[in-house]
Amino acid sequence: MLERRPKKAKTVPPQMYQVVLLNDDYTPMEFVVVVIQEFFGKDRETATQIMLKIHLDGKGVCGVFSKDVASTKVDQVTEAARKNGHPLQCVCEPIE
Ligand code: TYC
Repeated sequence: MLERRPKKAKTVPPQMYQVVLLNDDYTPMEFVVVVIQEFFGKDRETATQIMLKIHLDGKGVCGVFSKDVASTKVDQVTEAARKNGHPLQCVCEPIE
C-alpha cells in the first residue's frame, strides 16, 4: 500500500481588485491629490505622483483591495466628486 502524505489545506486566495482613477479635463489637480490622500492613505508626495501619472497616462491605480473594500472606495470617491461638482471617474477592476 502506498503511503499517503497528510493532505495539504488548499486555500484559494481571494480575488483582489485595483481601484483606478481616470483622467478628465475638468477635475482640478488639487482635488485629485486630496482624494488620493484621504481615501487611499497616501502622503502628499505620493498622491501628487499618482495624480500626475493619471493626468499623463489617462488612468492610474490608487490601491488594491478586496472586492467589498474596492467597491466602497469607488462609491466614496464618486460621491465626493459629485458633491464637489467634478466629473472625476473611479472604477475597480479584478487583477491577474
Ligand atoms: N487632467 C486634470 C486637469 O488638467 C487633472 C486630473 C488628474 C483630473 C487626474 C482627473 O483623475 C484625474 N485639471
